[in-house]
Amino acid sequence: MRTHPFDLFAIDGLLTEEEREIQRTVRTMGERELRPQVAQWFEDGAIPARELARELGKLGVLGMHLEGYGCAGTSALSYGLACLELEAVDSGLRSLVSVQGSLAMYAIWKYGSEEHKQEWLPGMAAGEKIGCFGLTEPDAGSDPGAMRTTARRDGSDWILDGTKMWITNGSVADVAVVWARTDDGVRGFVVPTDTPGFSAPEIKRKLSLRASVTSELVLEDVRLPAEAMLPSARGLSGPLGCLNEARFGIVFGALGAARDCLETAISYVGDRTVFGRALASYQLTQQKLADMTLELGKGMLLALQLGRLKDAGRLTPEQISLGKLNNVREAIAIARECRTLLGANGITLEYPVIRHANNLESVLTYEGTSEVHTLVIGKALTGEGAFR
Ligand code: TGC
Ligand code: FAD
Repeated sequence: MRTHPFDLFAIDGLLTEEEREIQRTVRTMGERELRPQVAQWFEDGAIPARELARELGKLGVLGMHLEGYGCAGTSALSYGLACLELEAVDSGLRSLVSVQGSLAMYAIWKYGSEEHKQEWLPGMAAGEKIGCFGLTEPDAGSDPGAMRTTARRDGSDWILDGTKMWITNGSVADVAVVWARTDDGVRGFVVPTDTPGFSAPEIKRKLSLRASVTSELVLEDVRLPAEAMLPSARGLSGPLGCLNEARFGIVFGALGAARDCLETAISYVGDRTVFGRALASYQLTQQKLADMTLELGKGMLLALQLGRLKDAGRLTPEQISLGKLNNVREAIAIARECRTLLGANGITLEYPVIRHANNLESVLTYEGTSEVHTLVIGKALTGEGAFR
């Protein structure tokens, strides 16, 4: 008899019936509709983004933790569990949902005018409209304060110029939330992607997050009306407030990728015979499985603690950094260790393990690199900022 790694921690008992139900629903949809196709999408480096967005909209996961405007209004913890189940299929699918719900929709929901919300949120919740979030630039990633994209006044209009880089959903987006430098500091702009001067060439030749659209955003004299600016976001705290939301989803999501690798490895070592016995029966194998189970379970307990804090309105950015740093770091270690257990089979797309491991390279870097989150925690512990 085999016990599931999460059952050793009695994780299910820490969830409410509603949370378990949401998790089951997303898992079932992911296994039925997404998993059978995802290796091919990854191999092709192309996803049917519009179709996927509509399916995910029907499932109710786009902006699911936001209230009103067609959003489901679930708990943050339920949103985390949905991210976990989506990332168990592929980090790219969770990315689509994170960027849509936690970055583009959240920016409009939190900082937008009533007109912005009415215009964009219901369509985005339904997956009819796709959003992207342009913060990173070719020379400003970890240090978004170094951004060069500008927005200047021309009469009452705004003119945006600059380049954003590595933008998820960029080429398929209907709307881009773009952060730019103004005379009044960093401000956010709601940019319909059919505005003249806006283009979004797709970035090709990625070996990670291949089942996800990643693009450059090029803004050349993009003229927007005065009301395109998000009225309630001032300074870098605007975009960083959105990142808190997306990072929270990754705290859970990364564990989904890790769980999928570990489940795959446990099944594989039970079937694989080496030197006349099941690979599962060797002490070295069992040590790997036990160590990975410990890290997976500890990561889940941390995620649940952060989820409860978020639902109580008490989660701080430093705590999110603890979760993002730990859970992505451990997830990628688990993916790589599982890869060893699968031997040569571990390097093919016949199994999900190398796909997850490669995807997690991006997850380790985006939404704040592991080094950035280390420094956030270091600053919390010492009171000394060591970023610059
Ligand atoms: P610093 O001087 O510390 O702060 C500037 C202002 O921002 C406030 N702040 C925050 N507000 C809300 N949430 C947070 N987490 C915040 N962190 C800081 C801060 O209080 C201050 O406010 P004010 O009112 O005094 O102006 O900023 P810094 O320039 O020293 O930089 C700090 C640092 C390095 C931590 C930050 O810039 C950072 O997090 N860098 C990483 C950038 C990053 O994560 N980019 C992600 C881009 S989006 C993406 O990757 C999407 S991936 C797709 C997917 O999610 O699937
Ligand atoms: P850099 O900032 O140049 O960092 C390079 C290295 O230097 C890293 O190891 C970093 O940790 C280290 N470093 C940086 N600062 C310090 C320091 N103070 N001390 C020590 N070491 C340091 N961005 C968006 O805005 N929107 C998106 O939708 C989006 N999607 C993405 C999708 C993918 C697939 C990827 C890969 C990235 C995406 N990004 C997105 C960009 C992502 O947020 C950035 O790549 C990330 O913030 C790191 O920036 P960078 O790549 O410029 O690396």
